[in-house]
Amino acid sequence: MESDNTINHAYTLARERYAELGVDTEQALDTLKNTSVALNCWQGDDVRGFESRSNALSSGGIQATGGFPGRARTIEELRGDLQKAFSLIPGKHRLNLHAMYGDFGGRRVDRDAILPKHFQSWIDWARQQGIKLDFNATCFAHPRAESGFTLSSKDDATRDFWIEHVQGDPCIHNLWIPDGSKDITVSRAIHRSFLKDSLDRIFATTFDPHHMRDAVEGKLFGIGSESFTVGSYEFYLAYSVTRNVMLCVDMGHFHPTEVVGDKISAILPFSPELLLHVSRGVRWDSDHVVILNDDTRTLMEEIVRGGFLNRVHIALDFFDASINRVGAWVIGTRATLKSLLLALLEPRERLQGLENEGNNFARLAFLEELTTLPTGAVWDYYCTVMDVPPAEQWLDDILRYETEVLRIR
Ligand code: RNT
Ligand code: ZN
Repeated sequence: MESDNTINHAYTLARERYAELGVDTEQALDTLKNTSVALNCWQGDDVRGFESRSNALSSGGIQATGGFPGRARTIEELRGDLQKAFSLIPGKHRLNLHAMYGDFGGRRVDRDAILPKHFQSWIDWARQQGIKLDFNATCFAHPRAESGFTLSSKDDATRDFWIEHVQGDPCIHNLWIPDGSKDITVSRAIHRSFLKDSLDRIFATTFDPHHMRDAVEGKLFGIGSESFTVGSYEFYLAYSVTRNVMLCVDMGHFHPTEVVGDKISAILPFSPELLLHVSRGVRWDSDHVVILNDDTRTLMEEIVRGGFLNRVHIALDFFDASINRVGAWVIGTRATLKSLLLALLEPRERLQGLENEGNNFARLAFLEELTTLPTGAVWDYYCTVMDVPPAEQWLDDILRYETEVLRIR
């Protein structure tokens, strides 16, 4: 196992190597330390929540697959799992809650009756843990979503119900709705104009932006809504720019050949800020556990190169029920942070210099050489400084938690 000495030594060499390229590793680590990622609470229990009705995802076009033991069944179990995950992730991060994760005390509280008090115990817990909270309205896994339409439904009462749910939210939140249909739909225009009206009604109530900011999330398609998605990317891009509401871009919600990182510099000249759902699309699924791959690297490079780090909010969105769920959080968050670190360690000035000279051969050659720089040494050092296990040393901790906690649930 790598000792602290080896880690420090490797870091010293890495720091020198990066300095030769004009990169200050200390400055990169400082920026990394000041960047927080919002962990998605729904990875811990396969997107079920704590309402009294059994609401294993039956609608909504998203699906958690797998039967790994140890899913969190109560608020206490979910909090314990989150504490374990947070303890293995360097830095101070956030927790992203969904409305259906409220503390309803065993009572049946329908979505249009959820109040801030149902989140008081989360607020207390988060304060204790030093974690900030984000929020999402839950417009799926509910009988009133069975038709496939919520805010864009042709039924007035259904639209009113969901408007009440979204509006009643107590704090900062992102809004994704599942509305769409499986097959050829002829009233696309009607549904989209209902959605526009519902959103306008929701956002007519304004909040102090220091306390509350709204985001809207589009999507290409979902399971059971393959032919028509009311809230498509174009719909929300246009909505967000004209209404001054933040756009949420989920990496799993585009055609697989689209480069999501490229969207950052296309959106931010027109919007003050952007919410990201860092995810990994695999064929039909938009929510595999995030890993460090070309997509996450490109995303972070584009954020850092454009100087946009203080205008994007980084949140995670994945759920995998087939592996240790706590470990999945740690893999996804560490991968997100590592891809950010890689981008922060890029010798931007050198690259920009080559580009300005028009030396595109040297730009490509240099970019290629950068892929094998000693980023891992900087990452391991960062983990030890932040008091979390470096490299693969966190695995044993998760496996122990699996034996002692998850497998006896
Ligand atoms: C669904 C959206 C949405 C959800 C969560 C649970 O496709 O990505 O963000 O995953 O709100
Ligand atoms: Zn999402």
